[in-house]
Amino acid sequence: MPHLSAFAITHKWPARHPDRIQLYSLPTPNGVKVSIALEELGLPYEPHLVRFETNDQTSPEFLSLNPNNKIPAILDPNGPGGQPLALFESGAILLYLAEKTGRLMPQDAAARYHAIQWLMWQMGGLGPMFGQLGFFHKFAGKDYEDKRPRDRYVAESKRLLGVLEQRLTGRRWVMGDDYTIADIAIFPWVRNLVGFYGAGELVEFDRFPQVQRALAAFGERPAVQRGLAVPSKS
Ligand SMILES: N[C@@H](CCC(=O)N[C@@H](CS)C(=O)NCC(=O)O)C(=O)O
Repeated sequence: MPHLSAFAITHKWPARHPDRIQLYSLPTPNGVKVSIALEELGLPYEPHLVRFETNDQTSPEFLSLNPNNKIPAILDPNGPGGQPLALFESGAILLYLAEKTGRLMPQDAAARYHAIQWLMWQMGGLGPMFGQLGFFHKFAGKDYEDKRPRDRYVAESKRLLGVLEQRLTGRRWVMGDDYTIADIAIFPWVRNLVGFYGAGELVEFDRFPQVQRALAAFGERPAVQRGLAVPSKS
């Protein structure tokens, strides 16, 4: 039985199944990337809810695993060399899970780097830009009189959607026929932009039919539907 008690995070979120991957998360666009990947891979895991309303992400227990105070984070009791591995940053976690299982990632070396390239594109561009657009369109920033910050993120979001549209033209998924961690990173954010943020009209989402088509296919995957609800907020 793996010993996870050395990890302070397990004191606040006890592991009932210490042999399973422990997931610390919330169903946000970054959080669901990991639950969707875990569901796709069929890996046994135990989800723990990190509540923002009680600032769980800044508790000493959470910070002991992720000093960056953001979800998602994992603790795999069976990491490299059979030792526990704690990890944060959704992109790093997706890469880890893909490499651990040899799935959701192209086998060909060049294609593998291209999948990582699109993953980085999401992590460094699409996610942060859409997130800022959400702030200026839906949250506190919407009341700012000066609309220039909002317009800057609208323009950048449209540009990024255009890049994705071009990539998906003639391809089923970002990497072609095979569904990869690049798709799992990208589509929760696109879904959130037009869904929760209600910014579809603002970014003229109807100008991106290939993105719409792939987003619909993403939403139909049973593992996506399950992963979107993890961890349950109840
Ligand atoms: N680059 C990080 C971003 C994670 C992130 O922004 N998480 C947000 C929720 S989507 C969060 O935990 N926010 C809490 C806070 O900032 O206090 C990743 O992809 O894991």
